[in-house]
Amino acid sequence: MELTIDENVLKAYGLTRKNIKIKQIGSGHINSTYLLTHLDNGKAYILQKINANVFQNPQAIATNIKLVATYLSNQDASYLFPAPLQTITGNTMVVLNDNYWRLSPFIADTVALDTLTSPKQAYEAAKQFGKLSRLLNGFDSSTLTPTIIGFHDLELRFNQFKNALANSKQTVKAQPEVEAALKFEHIVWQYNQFNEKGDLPNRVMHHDTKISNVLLNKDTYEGVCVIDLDTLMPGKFISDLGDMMRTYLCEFSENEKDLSKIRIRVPYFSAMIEGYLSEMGSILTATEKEMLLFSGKYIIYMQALRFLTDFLNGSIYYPISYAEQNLDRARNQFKLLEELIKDEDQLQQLIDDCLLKEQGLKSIFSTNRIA
Ligand code: ADP
Ligand code: GN1
Ligand code: MG
Repeated sequence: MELTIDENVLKAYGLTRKNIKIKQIGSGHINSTYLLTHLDNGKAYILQKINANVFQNPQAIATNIKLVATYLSNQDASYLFPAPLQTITGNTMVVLNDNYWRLSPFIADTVALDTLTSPKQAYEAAKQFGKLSRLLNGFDSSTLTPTIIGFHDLELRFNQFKNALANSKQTVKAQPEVEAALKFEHIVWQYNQFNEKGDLPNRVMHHDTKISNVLLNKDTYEGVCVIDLDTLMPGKFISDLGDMMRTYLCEFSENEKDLSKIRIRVPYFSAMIEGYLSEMGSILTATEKEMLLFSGKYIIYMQALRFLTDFLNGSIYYPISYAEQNLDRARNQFKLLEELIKDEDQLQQLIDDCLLKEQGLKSIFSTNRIA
């Protein structure tokens, strides 16, 4: 892996291969991520090669992050926002042979989890993403450039699925999943109905709040900061809360093939909602509050469609370790969606309770009573 990093990339940051240890890390699907450790002073960095097939305008990512970083530092000087470091000539990236590289500070004593093992972790992680949204509430999101056009446009994702279906040679294998995709099409139209109500504002959203994109303290699991800032761009609040539901509520990840293991953990749901609302409860509009549960359906359905579409297209977007992995991932996500809908009444009641509590009572989590 080490060989894929050109010495000139390191040089741009005043580093040299001789005194740097390089290790590839992370379970993300998109970028290539390396941990660099300076052998002389122990300083560590995260070096990433941006996936330029996915992000066709890497400069837009760097500009968005810079604008947001400046705003955040004025809002709260103590807020930890791991924006990329500058090269020795003052650039935010290194461009070499059509590859885009950036270096960020490594945040020590933290973990990025792929699945959660306690409701407290769900509370802490959701609070981190909620805090980012709260601090950016006054930021004019229209000053940011979308880094992937139509990224969370569910109607577009549905149409991409239908196109893939019309052109794929793999449809026979995917028949049950294709039927599930069509069965839940109403989620697309429900979204449009909410949107027509008019108080669903554009906000700066992270758009990739899966659990491996937030760092928690490795010992206490307190929230430290959010990472993976490539999709920080204008959007709707449902993108962030929805992806938290997708990745916090089930004990097993999107890669689990045994569907009997795909279930919603209700205490994690309560903790996640409470963590998120502790930051965003007083900011969300009435329509947004009505959409809290819907956000999970919206994102889980969209992710199921995206995995299924990619399978039908021959797995050209999400890396796979075996041929039908994206079909299995789609199946996993449709099961998760079914489970969320099955528990809908109970979960909505928990949201209502939490909204009421949020208006008056102090959070029980602030007294650390969650194991
Ligand atoms: P991808 O887009 O491929 O998901 P990420 O930016 O999420 O890339 O990084 C992949 C992994 O690298 C993270 O899940 C985390 O384990 C680690 N990581 C990324 N940035 C940092 C950082 N600043 N400090 C510590 N670990 C990091
Ligand atoms: C990708 O980069 P990563 O692995 O954090 C994807 C997300 C999906 C997720 C599914 C830019 O996120 O949208 O929800 O995989 N990111 C992009 O695991 O497509
Ligand atoms: Mg990531």
